[in-house]
This record gives sequence, C-alpha cells and structure tokens, in this order.
Amino acid sequence: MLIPRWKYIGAAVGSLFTIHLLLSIHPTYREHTLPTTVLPASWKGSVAGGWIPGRLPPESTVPPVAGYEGEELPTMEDLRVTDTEGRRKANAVFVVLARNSDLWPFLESMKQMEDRFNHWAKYDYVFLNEEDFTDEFKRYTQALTSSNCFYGKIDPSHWFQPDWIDEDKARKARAEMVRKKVIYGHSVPYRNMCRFNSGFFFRHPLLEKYDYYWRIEPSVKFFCDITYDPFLVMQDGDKVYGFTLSLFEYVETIPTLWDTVKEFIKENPDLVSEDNAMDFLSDDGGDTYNRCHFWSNFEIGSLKFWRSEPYMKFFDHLERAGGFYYERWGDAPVHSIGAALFAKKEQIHFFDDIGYRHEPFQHCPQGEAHTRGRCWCDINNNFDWEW
Ligand SMILES: Nc1nc2c(ncn2[C@@H]2O[C@H](COP(=O)(O)OP(=O)(O)OP(=O)(O)O)[C@@H](O)[C@H]2O)c(=O)[nH]1
Ligand SMILES: [Mg+2]
Repeated sequence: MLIPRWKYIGAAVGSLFTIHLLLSIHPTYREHTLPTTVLPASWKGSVAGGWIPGRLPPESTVPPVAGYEGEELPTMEDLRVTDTEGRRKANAVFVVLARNSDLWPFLESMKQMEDRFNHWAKYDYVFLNEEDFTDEFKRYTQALTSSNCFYGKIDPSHWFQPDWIDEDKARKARAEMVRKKVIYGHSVPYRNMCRFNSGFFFRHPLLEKYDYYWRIEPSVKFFCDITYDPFLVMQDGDKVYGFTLSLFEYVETIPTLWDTVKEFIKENPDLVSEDNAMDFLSDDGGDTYNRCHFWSNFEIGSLKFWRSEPYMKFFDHLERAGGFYYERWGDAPVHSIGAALFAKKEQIHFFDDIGYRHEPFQHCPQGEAHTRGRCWCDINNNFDWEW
C-alpha cells in the first residue's frame, strides 16, 4: 500500500506529464522543450548560419525540385544534420566579372547570395577584372563570406578589341547605334565585356579546376531561400545551362548574328546536337531567329560545356565575323544559341523556384514555390509571361 504522501506526489507528476503532453501539440512549445535543446549547438547539426532544426519544414512537405528526377538531391534532413565538410558538393564556383567601382553594388548582390544560399552551401568566389582589384575591393568582398575569394586579372588579349578589327568600320557602327539610341551602342568596354563573357571567361586560369559556375552581377536581388544545391541539380541531372529569365534581344544589336550562325551550322552540321532546342530560337525551323534568349546576368552553367569543341569552334566562327565590335552582339544571345544548338534540350534547366531580379525585370516564383522559398517578391511582378 502507498504511503499517502507518495500518492500525492505521484498524482502531481502524472498531472504535470499530462499537461506537458497536451501543450506539446503546440509547435512552439514543442520546439522549446525538445530534449535536443539542451545539447551543445555543434551536436544539434544546425546548418551554419543558425537554422533551427525544429523550424525547418518536414521533408515530406518539400516537393521535389522541378525537372529533377535524381535521388541524390540533398534532403532537408541531410542539410540539417551535416556541416559543410560532410555535405556532398559540386565542383563549382561563383563567377563575378566586375570593375573596382562595382564594389558597393556588388556587395548588395553578394550579401543576398550569402544569406539566401551560400552561408550553408559554402562555394568559393572567383572575381575577374581587366585591371587589378584594389585592396578595398578584396577586403570588403572577402569579409562578406566564410568561403574563399580569388581575384584574377584578365589577359589583355581576352578583353580588349583585337588589332585586326577595322576601327573605322567599328566606329561608324557605334555612331549609327548612338543615332538609333541603342542601349550601350556607344560603348567599347561594353562590347569587350560581351565578347569576354561569350568566349573567354571560362578559359581563365582561376576557373580551370571547376566544372560549374554561377554568374552574379552587381545590384541584383535573390528573393527566396535556396534550400537545395542548384549546382548538384546541374551535375546530377547532366544539365549544362540554367536560367530564370528569358526575353527578346534588341534587333539593332545583332543584324547579322543569325546569318553567321546559319553559316556555322551549314559548315558543321555534325556539331549540332540531335535533340537540340532550335524551337526555342526559331519559329520557322531555323530560317530566322526569333530573338529569344536567356538573360545571362543570371546563369548557372557548365564550364566544360563552353570549353567543349562545338562551342569553342562556334565562338571562333563568331569572333572571326567581327560582330562583337561591328555590331554589338551580347553574350546572352550568343550563350543561348550555343546552349540551344550544342546541348540537348533537356540539358537546359529553368530554375523556376529561384526568385531573381536584375533591373528592370524579375522572376518571382508562384504559388507553393513562393511559400516554400519564403520569397519576398511581389507575385504579381513576374516576367515569365510578359512580352
Ligand atoms: N571588369 C569589368 N567588368 C565590367 C565592365 N563592364 C561591365 N562589367 C561587368 O560585367 C557585367 C555586366 O555588365 P553590366 O554593366 O551589368 O551590363 P548589363 O547587365 O547588360 O547592363 P545593366 O543594365 O547596366 O546592368 C557586370 O558584372 C559588370 O560588373 C568593364 O568594363 N570591366
Ligand atoms: Mg547588369
């Protein structure tokens, strides 16, 4: 028989336990009373940057990434319980082409990339410039990330207008574009930038050891938390080019680009992929270019693809035609045409759930993807179906 005093203690403990069970129905209460809350932070496996395990949506509520059927995508559980050292990573890097004067606008982009993705993904950065980066540029960029930043100078032959370009002809073309009010029509540095991005960035020695890159520009916005690794989507899905926005090119900047492309196709039919995305580029089976292109200020791509024979030969052909200086061929149509012709169409990936803005357009994920990414963009401001 129980001594009466023990009877009361037992009843009190029982009541407290029942109340605790009832209160545990509430997630906030549950989160703060989990036994793991007394463990040291390093044991809890929270992802660097302080994600609280209890706050992450359960894995079952995270739908698979659109277009990605592989089984190797890291689950929320993987992200929760492993630190960077233990996480499977792609051989990838952020690539930033910038002037020293781009420092502060670039930090805006970089801070968002770190907060949305790289604080846990921990990919390195490669910065490229035709001049030496200043100590100030290096100090403030490196300070924003715990990953490594590498700073490279561009070989002058990869940047400046080549000697064999007829400067008289190029000057006249620029003057004509100024008359037609074509954006950046006057600018030689802009043309250097387009040519470099089209055919040279992936040959820079600092990028040699990497397979994938993500291009970031100054003053862009990343609206949503990126809770999976887009580089692994590229690698595991054998993708070569990823985009978030596509639009039409200004026709005045590319009057002879498509004829030059058609010449190349005619001379090198075997280099064109059988299952290509010509239908994205042309509405009449390749006769004319419909001016569609992926907006290359956002790109997640394969460096190996740009370095492969078909694209290198293609770029050489465009380079010899001189259109980077006699017209104002942009790296966006050049990359888009390259990806569409020399890759299979399923190797081009739409990162639908990455909210992104480069003035004046933005891609804002819709519906469930907006909630899942905790996006802050206005769902009504979405360029997908405009133009
Ligand atoms: N080092 C270097 N980088 C440049 C130069 N011109 C442009 N860039 C970089 O190349 C990228 C594209 O240039 P932008 O000026 O942003 O071109 P855009 O996106 O077509 O035009 P905006 O609407 O002005 O953004 C950015 O990352 C720039 O920082 C240049 O002369 N030197
Ligand atoms: Mg830009």
